[in-house]
Amino acid sequence: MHNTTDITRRRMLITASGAVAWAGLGGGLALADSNEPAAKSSPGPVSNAKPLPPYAKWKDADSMIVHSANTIETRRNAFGSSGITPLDRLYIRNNISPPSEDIMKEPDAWKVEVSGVKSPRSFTVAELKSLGLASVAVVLQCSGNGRGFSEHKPSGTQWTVGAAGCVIFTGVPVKAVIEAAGGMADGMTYMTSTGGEEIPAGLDPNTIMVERSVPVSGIEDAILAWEINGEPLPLAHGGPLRVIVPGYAGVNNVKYVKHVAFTKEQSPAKIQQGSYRFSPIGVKGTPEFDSIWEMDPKSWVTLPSDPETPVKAGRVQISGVAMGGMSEAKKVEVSVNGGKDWQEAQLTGPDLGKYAWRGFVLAADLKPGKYQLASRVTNADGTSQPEMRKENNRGYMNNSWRDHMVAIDVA
Ligand SMILES: Nc1nc2c(c(=O)[nH]1)N[C@H]1C(S)=C(S)[C@@H](COP(=O)(O)O)O[C@H]1N2
Ligand SMILES: [Mo]
Repeated sequence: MHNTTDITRRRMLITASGAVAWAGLGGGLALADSNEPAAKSSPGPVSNAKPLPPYAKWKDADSMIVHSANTIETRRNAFGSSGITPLDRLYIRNNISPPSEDIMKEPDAWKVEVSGVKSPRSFTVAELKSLGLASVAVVLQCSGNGRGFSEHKPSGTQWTVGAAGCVIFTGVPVKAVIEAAGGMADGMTYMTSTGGEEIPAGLDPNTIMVERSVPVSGIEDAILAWEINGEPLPLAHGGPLRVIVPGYAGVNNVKYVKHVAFTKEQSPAKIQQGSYRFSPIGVKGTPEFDSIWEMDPKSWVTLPSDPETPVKAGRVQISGVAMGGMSEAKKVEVSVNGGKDWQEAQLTGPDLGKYAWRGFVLAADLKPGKYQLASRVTNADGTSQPEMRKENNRGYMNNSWRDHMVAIDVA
């Protein structure tokens, strides 16, 4: 839904950051007469308009953008450079209000029901802890991350880059749980997990409950997790117990999970049937459209990224994060002139496996001027981050490198 104000604002943005000079691959390059949208800057280090909600008070307020009590993102410059996102800076996304903190009083006593197996039963977290142990580094990313860059203004939180983080979850392999329950029942094709939120009386649970199905082909590396980055999983991130389906978008990682069912059909819940579907712009989501499951390769520059603070001319370390989606991030290229020329960046930090992200860095000699920093990752399967987003009604899974550029001033 364009209106004149929006278009005017975009034009002004282009003019403001239009003149691009680049020392490195030669020559000053002007983007001023280009029709391509300029990099959108992420919010600067301003004070939060909204305070952190009580259940998330322990987050580092200066690192977060609070959209609402249930939608809190990490600032572009606050991911850190170690490859792992500190817990107090990890984004939060709740579709409905989280359960009471009371469920964290005795986390080992939390029960999860397991059905669609040969011997359906429930397990306490304490029992799960005796079945097996696995740690996996994953990119946890909301499928709406990057929605804020969509031109058609999809409904939902206007996330920029910060509805994502790379964290290490520890728990029990789902396969070990299936085995302890006698094996999966015949003919099951989905793992359907139900969140532990309380459903207000009188409401049809299907309209509100967080219940997600993923194909059983996707659960090879899935775990039921009780620990994150070496700490007990807090309520805000799904404690006492959470489903982690590595490589799959955020919504499939059901928090405070109370039921894991192996099913023949996908959940009848609205969040499965209607939401999180790749429907064309203007078309409501329905089961005929693909569900939001596997993530795509994606990267973005994190530093420097503050449009308010000019960067000192000279050698600048341009760094960021790069994920491969379902295979590891293999190569990252960086551009300082809005994607006209690219140079290969160096991968930094530890290789934490295919589901994690890698840091990257490119040293560039920058003369005073305006620059548009872009990055583009290619994964081990040979899939590269695209220039343009795959348009869809709700603005899901935006991994366009052009949308994720950042404009900086060098002085
Ligand atoms: N039970 C439950 N699980 C949930 C959600 C929720 O609202 N309830 N939100 C999902 C969505 S949309 C995302 S992006 C991630 C967010 O995880 P985080 O809050 O730990 O960052 O959790 C997913 N799992
Ligand atoms: Mo999400």
